[in-house]
Amino acid sequence: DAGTAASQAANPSGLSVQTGSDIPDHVAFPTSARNYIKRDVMIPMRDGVKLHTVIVIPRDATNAPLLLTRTPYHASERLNRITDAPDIRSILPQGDDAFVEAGYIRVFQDIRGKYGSEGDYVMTRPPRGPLNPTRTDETTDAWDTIEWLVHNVPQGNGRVGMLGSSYEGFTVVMALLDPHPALKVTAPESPMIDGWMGDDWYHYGAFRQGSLDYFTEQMSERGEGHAIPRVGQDDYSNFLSAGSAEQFAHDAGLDQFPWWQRMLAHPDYDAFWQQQALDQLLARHRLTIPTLWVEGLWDQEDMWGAIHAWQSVQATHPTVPNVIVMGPWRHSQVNYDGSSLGPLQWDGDTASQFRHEVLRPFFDQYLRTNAPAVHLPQAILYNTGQNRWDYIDHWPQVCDGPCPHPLQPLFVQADHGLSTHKPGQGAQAADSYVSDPQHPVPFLARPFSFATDGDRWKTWLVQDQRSAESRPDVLTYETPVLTTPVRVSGVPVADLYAATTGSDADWVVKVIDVNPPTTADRPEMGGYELPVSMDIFRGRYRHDFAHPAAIIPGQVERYRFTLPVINHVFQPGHRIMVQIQSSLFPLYDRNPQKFVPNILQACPQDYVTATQDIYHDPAHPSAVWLPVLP
Ligand code: PG9
Repeated sequence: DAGTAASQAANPSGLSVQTGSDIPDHVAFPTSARNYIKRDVMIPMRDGVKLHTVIVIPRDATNAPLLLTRTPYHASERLNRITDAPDIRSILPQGDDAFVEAGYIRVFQDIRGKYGSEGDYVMTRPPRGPLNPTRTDETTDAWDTIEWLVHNVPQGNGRVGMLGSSYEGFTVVMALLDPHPALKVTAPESPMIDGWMGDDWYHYGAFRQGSLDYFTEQMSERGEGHAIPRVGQDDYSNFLSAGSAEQFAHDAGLDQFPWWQRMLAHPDYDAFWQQQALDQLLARHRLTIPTLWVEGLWDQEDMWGAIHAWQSVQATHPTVPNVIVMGPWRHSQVNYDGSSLGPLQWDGDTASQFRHEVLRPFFDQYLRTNAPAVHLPQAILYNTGQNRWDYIDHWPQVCDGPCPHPLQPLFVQADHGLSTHKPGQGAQAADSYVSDPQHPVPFLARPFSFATDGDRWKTWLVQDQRSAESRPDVLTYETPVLTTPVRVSGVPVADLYAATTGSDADWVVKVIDVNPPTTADRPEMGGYELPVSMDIFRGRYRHDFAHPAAIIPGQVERYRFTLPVINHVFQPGHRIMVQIQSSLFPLYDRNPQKFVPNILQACPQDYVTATQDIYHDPAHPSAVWLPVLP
């Protein structure tokens, strides 16, 4: 009552008084309700450096296979989907579902120098050799880790599989170069294979400016760094006002990072890049491990890696089980829900289908005794026109090289048409546009920020291209409305004959599926211009990626480059469209259009307006060559 409360207030000895901290020195919660055991260990490497590793073991596991991912992205966080949940499935990532259901032991490790691991961090640390004079690399660290795991996890069966996406895919591929005998199977998912040719940092020599945020996130802290602080939400104006990529980076303090200094020193595809290109390294090693290469058909980060590594292994190690899987996914979507991508909807959760019907059976086969053998074809590709998986025993059937069928050209025509017939002699031999570096073509509608617009970044490759079509500095060509389906499967080739008034130029080529103007079931998709394959090519590298050469103004030159894989059907009622332009900004840094030694360091006066001519006469038949199945 009121009287008692008043007497307690007057008499503090009736209260409990805390003089120390309310936070105990050590807190441990009961774990008996959990259906798993969690171990947190430091695993010693051959040079004494210890790597932080977390191991999740199903409580009743015996003789279970181990699944290892080596990550620069915080191993402990991977067990925190729902923090401390009693059920193993709730703590592990969505992408682990198929393995959790089958009782695998899951292992995540912080790579050297990141988060809880000791040692020095080196960006995509190159293999031991000229670029890495130390005793260790991601190959030895994987080897030493597996050696420890097979001797120190008694619930394991002595067999290990590795998988992981992107940077984690890179660490999987590094393990393949000298695999521990207990490593039996791998799945590199969108692995970074060649950072210059077509993965994260460059595409055919054009620099991807969003990388600069990644550099500060990764290298300003051992833990999680932050993106570059910027003025406002529009990176179009942020990068434009900075001038060159280097100026933007300088203003953001990136000069401090040794990795950025190395990038500035190697703008061309010189030995620095060639000696760490993993598809080339795979070709020179003795490979033994069955591998499932995985990537997205609209993989906005590592579009080059998996397919080129798979091709390299096919060519050099024809007896090693080697499968390419491409789903209708953005980067790393294989580990999430794969029911849709932007406005595109698929037949069910394609990522879960892959994990359950392909990935786990493949791993089981090599990691469990008595698991049924699965026969996988060379290629498992989602057919994005007919909405189903294609299992293809021999792929591709159509290609530029030794395939049963040749690519089929779609020549650009004077009337902005596309046709399988070479252009005839016409009044007009070329179409022109003016490429102005002060007004580059936005790759996504403004405003866009690499730092904060993650969702738009993830789906940019499926964005409707009508906004580009309406620009005067984008050329558009299209077929008549199709009356029969056109089935394509393979690697398209862009083949431009072009002249510029500048002495350097970028060429962007997009292959687009144009929807009919009216689509009754989904009205919002009427007329949608869906890019199915596109890339950028830096003209200075037309003869030699290692040695850039100025373009002679006004001279017609040929620019021929492969585009990303398609496995698609252009349906009757649709059209095939090709767009050509000279910038995709701010994703790619601007080509100044005047030849300079290093575009990263171009000066304001180097950026000049140029007139670009795309030729379509009999001697210069610009085309896109498509892998049309007969
Ligand atoms: N695309 C990212 C990356 C890979 C390799 C190097 C740097 C960045 C990633 O998602 O990990």
